[in-house]
Amino acid sequence: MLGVEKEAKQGQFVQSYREEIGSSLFMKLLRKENEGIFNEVSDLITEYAFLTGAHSIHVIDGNEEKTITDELHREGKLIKLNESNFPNCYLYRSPPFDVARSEKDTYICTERGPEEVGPTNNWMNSRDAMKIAISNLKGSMAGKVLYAVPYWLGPLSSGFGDGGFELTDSRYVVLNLMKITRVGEKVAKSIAMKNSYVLGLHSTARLNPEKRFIMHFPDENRKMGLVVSFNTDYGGNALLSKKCHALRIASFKARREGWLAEHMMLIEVKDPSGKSTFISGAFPSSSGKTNLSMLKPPEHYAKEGWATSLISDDITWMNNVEGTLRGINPEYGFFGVAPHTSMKTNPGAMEAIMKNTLFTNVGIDRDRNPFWEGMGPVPDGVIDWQGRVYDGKEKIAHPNSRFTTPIHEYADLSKDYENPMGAPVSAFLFGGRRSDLIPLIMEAKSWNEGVLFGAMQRVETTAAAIGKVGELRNDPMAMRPFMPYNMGEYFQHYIEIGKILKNPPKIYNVNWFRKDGMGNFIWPGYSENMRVVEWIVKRIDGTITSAVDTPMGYVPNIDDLRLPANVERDKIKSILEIDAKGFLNEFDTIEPFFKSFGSMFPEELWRTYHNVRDRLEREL
Ligand code: SAT
Ligand code: MN
Repeated sequence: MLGVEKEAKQGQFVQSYREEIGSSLFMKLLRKENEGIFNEVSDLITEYAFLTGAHSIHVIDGNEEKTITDELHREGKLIKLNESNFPNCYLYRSPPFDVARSEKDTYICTERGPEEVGPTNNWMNSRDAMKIAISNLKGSMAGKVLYAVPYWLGPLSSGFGDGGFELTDSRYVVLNLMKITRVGEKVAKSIAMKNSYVLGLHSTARLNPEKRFIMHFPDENRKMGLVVSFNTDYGGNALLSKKCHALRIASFKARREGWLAEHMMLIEVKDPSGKSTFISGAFPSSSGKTNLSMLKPPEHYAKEGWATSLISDDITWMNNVEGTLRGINPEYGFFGVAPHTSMKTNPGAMEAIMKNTLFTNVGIDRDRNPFWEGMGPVPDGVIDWQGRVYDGKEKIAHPNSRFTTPIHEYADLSKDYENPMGAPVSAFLFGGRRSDLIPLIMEAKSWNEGVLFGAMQRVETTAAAIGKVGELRNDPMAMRPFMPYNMGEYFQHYIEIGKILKNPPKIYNVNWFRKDGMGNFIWPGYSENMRVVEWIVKRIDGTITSAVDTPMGYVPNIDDLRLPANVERDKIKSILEIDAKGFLNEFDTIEPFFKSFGSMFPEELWRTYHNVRDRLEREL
């Protein structure tokens, strides 16, 4: 694959590489279950080790977390946090120039041409890309151990799951993967049964931001996909199972195979009768997806018998099973944004991250408890994310600082979290940060009008990616950074999915972020979002049949929303209204974006666009 197979077979370390690979429990199991995959993977690891000049190879069996953590701690690369308050928790500080996903360095590499990936992606010819990769990777691991991490995305043995191998020199990456995916021996059978896997090649190289690349090769590795990433060691750039595999490579497969790989949370909501409704929601990174997935009903709701539990906080894969979409969480842990996570905004997360958590780029107080903005009063002598005594001027925690926490630390996991068939999804929410125009909630009148809601998402950018924060940009279905092929074809794929479903989810647009003239949020958000969720559940089960019919969609009769005590009814009324003129402007603004996909933009979606637009015009 890397063009060095022949030399790799004769290289000086090859014999010992082979022995190291063969000694792994995972590899022994894989060999027993599927000799073909065993041979192929052994060759690939050897080839990569040869190319990078790695000193030795370690295939992760699944029991290495403590050894690697202790090693990094001894070397001063991990700081142990207060053991009484935060048992088995550590802090890692990344270089200040490597703190977020880097979209400008992210490429889709194919043989055909840029049209294939459309105007929202960077494209590179796959042969040119491979040359750049090889010249950067060559010798980049001299004197280092190459770790091969076998991982499985989804419940073990689920027919909807997918396997992968990430080969990396970063022990920080290994520790993260061990928390956010299922790894090691226990995944051998699943990978063997699937008889395929995605390959991720990562190298920290020199961490040179000028030569940072995150390259996706959807046509490589028996068309299962290859990802190559180097000169970075942070988040979505380096944890290749996450955005690179579970969203980008998976999206190619999902289109081919007729399913959806979405940047969505998935939550189970139980009503007082005990009936469950599963609701998924797409929101851009750092826009409250994790908070919503961990939504706790306010006290009086809990008393009535409402309960919530989590399936997914970030990514949901959905397959059509007899006309119903069923969702699984491909991941096994959280890589969540720390700042503004607090007992008020997300008590469930606060409890989960108090054990077995790896923090990155947060601050610490004198007692080595983690600290970030939004937690409360700043303790004296707090140390910022770069290890300096806090000077009151800059941030204590980096705005994209993170917690990496195993999923089972979260108390309210849905019993369907491990269901190999997934859970039946009844609603999609689309949303993002929008201080104006977009109402608190509106319900699409049809699947295709819901697809239009998703396609029209324009939201404010956040610190999850390098670049300016707070700028409005088009982010359809919160997938702009993760949609690896032409976005127009993605819209078509969505429309086709709607056609094959007998029970398509209802689609909603939500916006918790409307501001008043003083710049204050109008809706209290967080656990109060339960009130909106209740309306959605009742729309789905038919308890609430009447709603306000607007040109954009249905919005709640204000009396059907149980309002929190501390809000002004008139203000809430104002965020349930549809501003036809404002929406017409929005349609004008979005049109060039849609046109940028040329003939790839679905005819059917243009028709939907014009229908809704006509309804708005008639309203004026
Ligand atoms: O890609 S990351 O996981 O680093 C950040 C995000 O987009 O959620
Ligand atoms: Mn995300």
